[in-house]
Amino acid sequence: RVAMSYRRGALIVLEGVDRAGKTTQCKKLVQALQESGRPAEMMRFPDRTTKMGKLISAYLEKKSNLEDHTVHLLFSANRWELVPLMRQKLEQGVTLVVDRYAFSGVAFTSAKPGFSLEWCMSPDVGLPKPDLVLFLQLHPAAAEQRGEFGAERYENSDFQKTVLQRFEQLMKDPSLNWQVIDAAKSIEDLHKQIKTHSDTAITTAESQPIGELWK
Ligand code: ADP
Ligand code: FDM
Repeated sequence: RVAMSYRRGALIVLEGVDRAGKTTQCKKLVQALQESGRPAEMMRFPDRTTKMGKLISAYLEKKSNLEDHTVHLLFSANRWELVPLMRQKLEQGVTLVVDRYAFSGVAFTSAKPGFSLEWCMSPDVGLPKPDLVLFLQLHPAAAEQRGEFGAERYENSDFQKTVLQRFEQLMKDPSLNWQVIDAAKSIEDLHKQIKTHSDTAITTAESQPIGELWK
């Protein structure tokens, strides 16, 4: 147990509005870490490949309708089902770079009428706590210039503006290592900044146990 928690990998999460560049940066970060000799793997939530992920995917594609509380709990269950694998990887020394996590879960559901931040957070309490949460901050007008919204659920600008407000509330939590990045910069500039934050987080995480989110 002691030997395993020593030199564990770091849990690094990228969050941000639609088209901020999360997927682009996750891929570049994993590649750069691997090239510098650090084991690293990418994950994304929702993970649409599991049984629960398939239900979520059909909902996002508007092929099915689900009750709002139900779908919130499915997104959370989709994280919990991957926790044993995440812990195993982290303890083996693999750094996990994750495209969206519980923060998206809370921000999106609490943007719907009648959902408090607290209710939305509760099913994710106790998940592996990220060592670093990078928030790619991009003005909605700048995001629009990167392409049209797709046809999936939640892809409209009024809803996304409320989502951004909920993210801003979550970022006030000082128990998490939030780093806000100006996502209007070039892909290379962003990557350098993200790599620097990640190297620091990886070094810090090596000598610390995996934390519990919102606990
Ligand atoms: P997200 O995963 O946050 O939705 P993506 O990484 O898929 O964002 O990027 C969305 C679009 O914006 C893609 O077409 C991508 O090539 C482009 N893009 C990503 N990063 C930048 C950047 N820094 N500057 C300009 N365009 C970008
Ligand atoms: N989303 C994502 C949620 O509503 N809850 C969650 O817990 C998570 C992880 O699903 F609209 C939303 C956010 C986004 C959609 O889209 C997933 P991408 O393009 O696969 O990231």
